[in-house]
Amino acid sequence: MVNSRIILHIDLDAFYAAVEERETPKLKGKPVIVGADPKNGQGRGVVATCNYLAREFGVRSAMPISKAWKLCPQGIYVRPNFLLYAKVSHDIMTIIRKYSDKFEQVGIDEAFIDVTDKVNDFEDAGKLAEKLKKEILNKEKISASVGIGPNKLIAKLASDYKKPYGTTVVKPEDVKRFLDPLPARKLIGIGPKTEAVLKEMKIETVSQLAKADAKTLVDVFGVFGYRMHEMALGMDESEVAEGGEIKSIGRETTFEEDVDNPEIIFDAIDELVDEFHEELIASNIQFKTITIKIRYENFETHTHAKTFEFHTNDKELIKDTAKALSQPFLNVGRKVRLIGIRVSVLKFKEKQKTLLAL
Ligand code: DCP
Ligand code: MG
Repeated sequence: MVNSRIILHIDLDAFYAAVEERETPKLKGKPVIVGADPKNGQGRGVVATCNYLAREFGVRSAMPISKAWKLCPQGIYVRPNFLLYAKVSHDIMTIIRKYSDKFEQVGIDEAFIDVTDKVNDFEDAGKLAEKLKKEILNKEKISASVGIGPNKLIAKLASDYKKPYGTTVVKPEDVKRFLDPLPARKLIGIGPKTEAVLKEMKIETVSQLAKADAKTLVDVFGVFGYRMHEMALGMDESEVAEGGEIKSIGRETTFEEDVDNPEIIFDAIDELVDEFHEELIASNIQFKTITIKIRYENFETHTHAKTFEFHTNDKELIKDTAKALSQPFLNVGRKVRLIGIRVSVLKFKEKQKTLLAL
């Protein structure tokens, strides 16, 4: 027995693109880009994801689709089919859940399981991970990568370490060696803005962050500074939420150019809602709360929410509420960089066979 928790983080490889390849075998061996219509290089949307062949050309998630087109004109460009991805995700999560009832799904293609009580040691957990990956590949034809660590933080970083189809085991005694060379931005919550501030403080790697003075970090970043320091030391006590389900569903988009025209923002809201509403229907989810997020050009970010008395999945209601919630933040003399919409306080209804058979 080991004196540590053993947590697995499973993350599917190039998920949307992998589903598209599975459905359309002639895509195999070609660079596949899932996202907005490239319109011969004139398209305005972004890349959702792309397969590993397309990544060799430099294409990445969230990149403008017009840039992807320049980098990889020979790629196959596919519009996303969220309904299908939600179904495949559900089927794969059902497989993962069999390996431990301490299960927490954290995104459409990722989940944690706590297997402390299921295995003898980390080697054993590595074998379990191989078995799980094979089962997902055989049954669902989708490749997954797995990270194993003494907590969720390390497990998540480890699943990203060797992709695709990798298994990375980080034992407690190896945590420091694993973390130290990683760029600080790999840690949850450290985005481009925080990364830039850290860089000014001469902090680029996790090791440098670990050595930084926690008090100074708190002075600069508030309470998150303390969390950042803890993460750099590999500390994370958070539990794998038993029987955990997705707690919210949403989408956000960064405009290619900052906008001040409310009509463009409202159009973006319509588009975002159309996208994730498919996921709500596919998973038979209803919600009570709608939250909008607006980020201005200077990165100042606001959220604003409304909670209903009842559960619903009404698409027009989401659109109207999101627009009403955004209204006070528009026309205030600042351009908007990002808009996001999220629904939460979810209720999961029994799945209908007809939907599952899609
Ligand atoms: N996604 C998206 N827009 C982004 C990032 C992701 O629409 N900016 C979607 C498409 C991805 C899915 O979410 O397939 C899962 O996201 P991941 O970050 O896990 O990316 P992938 O699974 O595509 O690739 P990887 O193999 O790196 O995990
Ligand atoms: Mg993934």
